[in-house]
Amino acid sequence: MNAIRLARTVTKCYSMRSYSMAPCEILELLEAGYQRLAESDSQSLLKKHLTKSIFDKLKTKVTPSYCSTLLDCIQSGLCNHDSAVGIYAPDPEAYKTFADIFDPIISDIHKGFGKANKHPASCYGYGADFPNLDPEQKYVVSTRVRCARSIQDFPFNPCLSEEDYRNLECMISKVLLTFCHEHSGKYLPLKGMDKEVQKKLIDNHYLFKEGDRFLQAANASRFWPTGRGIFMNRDRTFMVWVNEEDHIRVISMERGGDLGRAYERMIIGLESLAFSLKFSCDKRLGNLTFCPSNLGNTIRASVHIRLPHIGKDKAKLEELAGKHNLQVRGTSGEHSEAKDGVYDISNKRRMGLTEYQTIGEMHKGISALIEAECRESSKK
Ligand code: ADP
Ligand code: DAR
Repeated sequence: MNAIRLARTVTKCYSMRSYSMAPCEILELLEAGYQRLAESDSQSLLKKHLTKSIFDKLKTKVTPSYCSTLLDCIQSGLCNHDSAVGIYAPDPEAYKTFADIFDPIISDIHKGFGKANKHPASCYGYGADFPNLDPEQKYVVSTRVRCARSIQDFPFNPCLSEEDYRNLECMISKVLLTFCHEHSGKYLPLKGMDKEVQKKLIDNHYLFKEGDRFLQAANASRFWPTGRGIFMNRDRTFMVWVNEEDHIRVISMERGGDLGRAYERMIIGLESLAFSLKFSCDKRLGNLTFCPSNLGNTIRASVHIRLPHIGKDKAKLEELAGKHNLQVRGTSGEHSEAKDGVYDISNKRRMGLTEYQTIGEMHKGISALIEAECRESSKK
């Protein structure tokens, strides 16, 4: 069954939900999907950790408030065997109801963050502690720092109604339009946006892409583009995405390598939102997000960087980056290739360390890559 048909089946079931255990049509879809995954050559964390005994233990469970099933969590990974992770949380309770599969995957993504670990309280520190990564502007094209937040008492994409999307968009954009000074700007709903404008914003890496098949299969694109949009300041250095993968993505961008300035601008924007909105947090997991890869402090700090010598062999670059807890993506972000030798390199870890420690780890790692590039280029 293809992803869209599967998602529609689940949606149909969802709209009539009032059950205390997964109905038989969901169990049939789960058994068939699990069988196909088991027979596939998938390298996803879902396949790695969803043993038959865990599958049998979880397949009939539903979350208390939204009746989310195991299928709601794993249908993206069942339809996309090339998933890296393969699982999402349809609502905040899913992390507890389906902890037997979420916990080992969380521990795998976030380098040993186990059941006994607790994410630390927020500590942002000062952006000024992080000097420009590349003051001579030889390698770093641009720097971006983003984090995610979910609004308390709302579920995640698969359980949101069309009215929920509208209400979230209204609530969040209302607060954003009160921002002043450097953070003041405009909210642009995706609904009705001129296609040329939309394409330009995506090509300039300001706006999220459309048609992510992993999100579609996870039932995260229903009622699209209702409730989705982007807030941008005048200088296009501060953006907020509304209802893409998460309810909120707070984004700060800089040309060049001034990580501290980008980080400082993101903190101010995030704190301004926190003043008016209540976020969904868990005592152990930190800030809750749709995908387990973004839990904790939810920060991804990245550079668009050219490394002509050590970047020649992507596999070697990924190996070196991995030693510094860094992740390598293509020029257009996740699931893309590098164009014109520009890589997106960012921190990997977001759980078990504070915001300040995450930015510090990224700053140290990128500095080490630049030093390695300098050493290689001086050998030539
Ligand atoms: P995220 O989960 O952080 O949003 P994506 O990989 O989907 O990650 O990236 C979203 C967008 O941000 C993409 O268009 C990507 O090219 C852009 N981006 C990421 N890092 C940078 C950067 N340092 N400079 C400019 N654009 C960036
Ligand atoms: N594409 C999905 C999610 C991976 C993590 N990235 C997110 N959440 N944007 C996968 O399982 O590969």
